Amino acid sequence: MRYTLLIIKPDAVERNLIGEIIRRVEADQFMVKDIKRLALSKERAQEFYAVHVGKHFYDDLVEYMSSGPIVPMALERYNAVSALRNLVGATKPSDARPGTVRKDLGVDHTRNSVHAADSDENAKREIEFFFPDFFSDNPASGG
Ligand code: 3AN
Repeated sequence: MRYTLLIIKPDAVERNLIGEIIRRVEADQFMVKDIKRLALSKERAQEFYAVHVGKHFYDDLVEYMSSGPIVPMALERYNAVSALRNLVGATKPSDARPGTVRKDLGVDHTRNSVHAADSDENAKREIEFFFPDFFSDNPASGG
């Protein structure tokens, strides 16, 4: 699939890094197809991270993701999911490669500045979570 979902998390929004993150994304040949700024309720954050229910970090993650505004965006590029995961870097900023978003901008394992979808299936689900009309306005197929 040529679409994926990126979220600029509360720590990065708070530090005025929206533009810096979008600059990196556009420099890596992604097109921003849809974008908004919003605050997630605790219930919506629980729904978004339903796959992590029961993990030791789940409650902190939900609390954090509903603690301030976030900026989700739908991105288009060839091989979108894997290209964005490479740009974003490892979950824990201290493990991420130099030059990745999380290494350069992340604070810690929870406040790691961005979320990137990890599979085509999740990218589709996550894009629809924030942008319900996205796939009726944009074709879903293609690399
Ligand atoms: P990624 O965002 O790299 O796909 P996931 O999906 O395994 O990572 O985890 C979702 C989010 O949960 C991460 N972005 C991170 O903020 C948080 N997280 C994951 N593992 C931990 C952990 N061991 N301690 C604290 N937060 C974590």
